[in-house]
Amino acid sequence: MNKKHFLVLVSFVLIALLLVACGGEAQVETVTVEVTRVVEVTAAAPADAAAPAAPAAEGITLQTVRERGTVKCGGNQAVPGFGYINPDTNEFEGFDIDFCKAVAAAALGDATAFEIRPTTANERFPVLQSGEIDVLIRNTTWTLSRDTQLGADFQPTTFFDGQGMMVRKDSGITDLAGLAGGTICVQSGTTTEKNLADVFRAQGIDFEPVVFDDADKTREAYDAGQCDGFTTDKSGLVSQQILLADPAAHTILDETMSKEPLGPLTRHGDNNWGDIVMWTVNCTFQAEELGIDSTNVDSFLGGDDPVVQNVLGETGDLGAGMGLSNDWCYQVIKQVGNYAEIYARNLGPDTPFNLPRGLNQQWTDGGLLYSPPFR
Ligand SMILES: N[C@@H](CCC(=O)N[C@@H](CS)C(=O)NCC(=O)O)C(=O)O
Repeated sequence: MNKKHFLVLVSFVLIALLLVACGGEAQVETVTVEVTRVVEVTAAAPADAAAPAAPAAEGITLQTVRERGTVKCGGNQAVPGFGYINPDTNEFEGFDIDFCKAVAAAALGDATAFEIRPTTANERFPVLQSGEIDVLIRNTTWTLSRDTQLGADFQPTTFFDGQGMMVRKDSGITDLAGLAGGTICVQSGTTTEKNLADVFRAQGIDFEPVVFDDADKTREAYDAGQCDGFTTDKSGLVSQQILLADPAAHTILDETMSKEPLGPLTRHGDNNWGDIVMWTVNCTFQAEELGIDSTNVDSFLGGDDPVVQNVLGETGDLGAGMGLSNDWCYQVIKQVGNYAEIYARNLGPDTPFNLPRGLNQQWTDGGLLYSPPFR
């Protein structure tokens, strides 16, 4: 044995930036938490060598999740299709909720071992920072300032979106310029609020924002005729449209005002947990690319394709590097499904939304979904 064991003192400082405004501007308080852990590591083997994997430096979040027995996700309860409470079952459902289930399947082997803490736009970052949740999965746009100033790490984008504008069909408005001099309902604490101001200023269009702090109030005000336009992510508009008194009386303009890459966030400083969420998302992409889904995954077991064997944990040690069992991705596929299944279940042709995949297709089909290799 040429393994040398030695102790490494790992200290890291989590700077928790508790913010009131989720847009990333209002810095209220700085909390410093110092965590000291002793980790045993095996003497370094050359990268990619066929040496046994070094044990994962299991992060604090994974330990907490294991002790608690559930993954706590910050979510949404106001956006049908993405995060909402099904009135028939009283259960949280949606595209974002399924990714929370996927993390629970990967981390605990049980997709039902999750809890949702619903959050408004304004409170979502503070609850991640304070440790009240383990991961935020709530139609949240990856921006530079959020990534670098909020103590958060963005994981792979699960839904590539853009900001849109809804108007009444009978208004005759067909483009943003048609809203000149009008009022626009918008939610505070969002990228939406800022993009609206920037895009309209750039195009020299005068408007009056009417601002609310949650989705229901914003939609209700628009529905009641308080605003000429209603703006948020296009996915959010499609979702809110079904809640309007007469959905067919409204239309979403063709123009896209911004890039809104939506995906999960973990706390900055816990790379192990960040890896788990990152590779859980990648697992759903990779499974779709390989044609593996919840209904056929068992038929792939025992095959001889090395990539499939790695994905399903039959060979290699890919789970161990994250402190997980090697069948973590199998559990995600079996219990929750691949990306296409998650998309179809929540947003596909059999739902009220029937959203085309657009940019959210595999890279092999001209989209942006691309998992790095499972190797
Ligand atoms: N993607 C944008 C907007 C996300 C957002 O918060 N959208 C609103 C409008 S659909 C929402 O989800 N509101 C739900 C709520 O506040 O309960 C962001 O990250 O700022």
